[in-house]
Amino acid sequence: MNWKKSRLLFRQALDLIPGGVNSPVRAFKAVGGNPLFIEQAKGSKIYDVDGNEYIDYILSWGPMILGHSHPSVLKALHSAIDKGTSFGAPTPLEVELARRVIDVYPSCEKIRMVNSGTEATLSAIRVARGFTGRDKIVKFEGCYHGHADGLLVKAGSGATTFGVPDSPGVPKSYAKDTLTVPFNDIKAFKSLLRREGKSIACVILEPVVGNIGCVLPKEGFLDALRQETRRYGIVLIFDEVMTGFRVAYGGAQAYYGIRPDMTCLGKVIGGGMPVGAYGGRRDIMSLVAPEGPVYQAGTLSGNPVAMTAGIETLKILAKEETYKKLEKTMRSLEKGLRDAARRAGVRTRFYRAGTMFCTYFTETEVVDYATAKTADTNRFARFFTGMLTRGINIAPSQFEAGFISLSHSEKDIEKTVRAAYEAFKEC
Ligand code: KE4
Repeated sequence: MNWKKSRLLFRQALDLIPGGVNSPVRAFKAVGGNPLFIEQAKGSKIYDVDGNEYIDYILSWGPMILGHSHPSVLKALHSAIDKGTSFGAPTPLEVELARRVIDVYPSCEKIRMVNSGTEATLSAIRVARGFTGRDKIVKFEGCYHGHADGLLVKAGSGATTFGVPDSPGVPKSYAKDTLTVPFNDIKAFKSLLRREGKSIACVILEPVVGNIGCVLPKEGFLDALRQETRRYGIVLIFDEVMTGFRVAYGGAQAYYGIRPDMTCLGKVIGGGMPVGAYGGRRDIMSLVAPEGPVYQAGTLSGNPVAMTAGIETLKILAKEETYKKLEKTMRSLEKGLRDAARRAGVRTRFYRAGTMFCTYFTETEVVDYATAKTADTNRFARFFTGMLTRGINIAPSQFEAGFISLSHSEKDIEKTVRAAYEAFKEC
């Protein structure tokens, strides 16, 4: 493949933008080589500046569930833009998007639009702290909730669960209020709550952990979190920025039948434009300014262009046949990838929840961060390159989820499976 223009652009970008990218994972650091600079995308395909075509399984890290440049979304955006792009005042569109989300996520009795998943989670945590008057929060190792200081925290050394900063620049004082436990470890969770329960404002988690690949909750894990948090008056926050409308139309909370106190959303609800949202029980959300005293604001929050992309996307997701088609495509890809690895003689672990998935290069069952880290990242890097050179664009990290869209055809799946068989053999 010719990547001349991408290489030149990357050299220019490195001089102007930290790491040459506006978000770290895009830099290909985990897999080596030069990131692709993209010219355009349509349906299931993405095209780089050198004119190479790829079947896309990144889909902008989840949002493009309809496929890229969906005709109805683009048509609605063109007419929205002609009316102006941002007014800094309420519009009918944000009422419509709020209604559409609340109708599908009963855990959100009220919802506030923001501009990213990071804003959604940091705001939800602030509201939970305001609601409970408590400072500590609990997260799970490996879960990523955006880059707010208090969330860039990893498990403390040894048995202690007190967090330590996971990035320079995060004050120790922030990290000490963030407690971490291993995902799926309900015993550790219960003993933490026995010790600290009364000082914990909220527990936040990805109900399916997309930020370590695709790690599913064990039978009874989410239910135990629900029971235990209720017992201690702790706000249970489902970060469904990735899983929302992706694991199922109603997200992981519908799929697993658990009702959190608050939910964070993003990605799909923006249809490719910058949108995040947080919502929850009326008694909690009534604390949010200007209704209540907990402050949160945003110049472009709920802007009409982003709302339009979200509304058009949700209109199509609301159609009965949509998730039947997504499930059919996902089943076909899952079967193909599992067979390809087996035929190539490569031992992998494949997991999926709805239409997000991950192939781990390990024989260990992946149930949390520690077991995900047993994956052979060098073999993954070779697999990644084998797929890319065959025109298949997968996430440039073993610890990211893959996604399909409504636009992925049976032909796309067949081409992907053939490429995977060759790439598995090579690595
Ligand atoms: P943003 O601030 O990137 O919109 O959302 C943060 C976020 C919050 N919660 C979950 C569960 C998320 O997956 C994310 C963002 N996901 C990453 C993918 N691993 C976005 C890609 C990137 O960081 O470039």
